[in-house]
Amino acid sequence: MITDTSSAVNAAADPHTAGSTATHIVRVGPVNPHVAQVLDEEFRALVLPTDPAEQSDFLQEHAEQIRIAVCSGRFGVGTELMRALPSLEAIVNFGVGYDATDARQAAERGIAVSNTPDVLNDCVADTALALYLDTLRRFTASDRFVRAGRWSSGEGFPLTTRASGRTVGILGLGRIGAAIAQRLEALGCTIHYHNRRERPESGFTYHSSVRELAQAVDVLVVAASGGPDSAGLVGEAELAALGPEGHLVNIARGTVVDEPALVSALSNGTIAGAGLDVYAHEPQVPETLLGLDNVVVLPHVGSGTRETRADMAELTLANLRQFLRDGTLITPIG
Ligand code: 8YV
Repeated sequence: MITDTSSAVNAAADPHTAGSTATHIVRVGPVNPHVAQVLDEEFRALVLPTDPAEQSDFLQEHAEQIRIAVCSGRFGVGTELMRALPSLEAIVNFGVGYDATDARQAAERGIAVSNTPDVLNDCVADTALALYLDTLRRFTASDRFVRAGRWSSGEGFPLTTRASGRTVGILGLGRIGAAIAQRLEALGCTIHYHNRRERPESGFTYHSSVRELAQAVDVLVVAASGGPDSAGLVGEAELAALGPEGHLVNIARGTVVDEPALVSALSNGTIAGAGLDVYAHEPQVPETLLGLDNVVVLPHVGSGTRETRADMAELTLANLRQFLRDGTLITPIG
């Protein structure tokens, strides 16, 4: 859909734009409904068409004027789109992860990028804890067992694995990783980690490689940011190191784990089980995983509560407003 140009120019009374070309904002992909509504009603933002031919016409007409893009962690401003926007000054991203945006090009061109850190730490960490418990104790599998009438017909559910007091490895000890560690400590777990930089202040045991970390723990929890630097950090060798009693939880990005290697490891018993909220090609989940009972599959719901999404929406709009006011962002990416 191409937005009518007559409604696409933002109020020129804005102090940041007064006296210069009026600000053009474009929304890239679907975003949170409240953010989309405010973009439309308050900012008269343009909407980037998804159809390639329409997108090309749209860019021909508007590319020169667009200064701000608002996107989500899923549909960011990728390499080609960013190249096609010569006047872009800021990318306002709904979500803490911005791996769908070409952050390198943005840095090279001095384009400011914001995300929504912190406000989602608790909900994402809660999701990791739920996956951790479900993967080891197989609660959703046992729910399926009851619903299928197997309990009432006299069958007993197989014994599972103790979740308390385990040694757990956190891959990526950032804000979300730390919130996960805090929850696991309440279960009496011992925390090990691998992170780009060592964090001695955490008091947890550091490993200098993912393979060493996987070797040392019962469960590996992936909490590292996505993007080119972390792609495939957990591969065949790391899964083999985790071992046949080992479990994997991923609430970060599907790309951090080599997905075909994970599917094989779960199918052939290289590892015992996995709890996944994220996948390499969302919303596609590898067909093989759907047929395995040792995997819990969630539809990327980590931050998906009304409260947290409202906080993320507020922070997204606050970043946009501040950029329009003084050219700075509240939560620029680090
Ligand atoms: C959201 C997320 O589902 O913040 C992130 O990076 O993965 C989730 O909180 C996603 O950003 C929505 O686009």
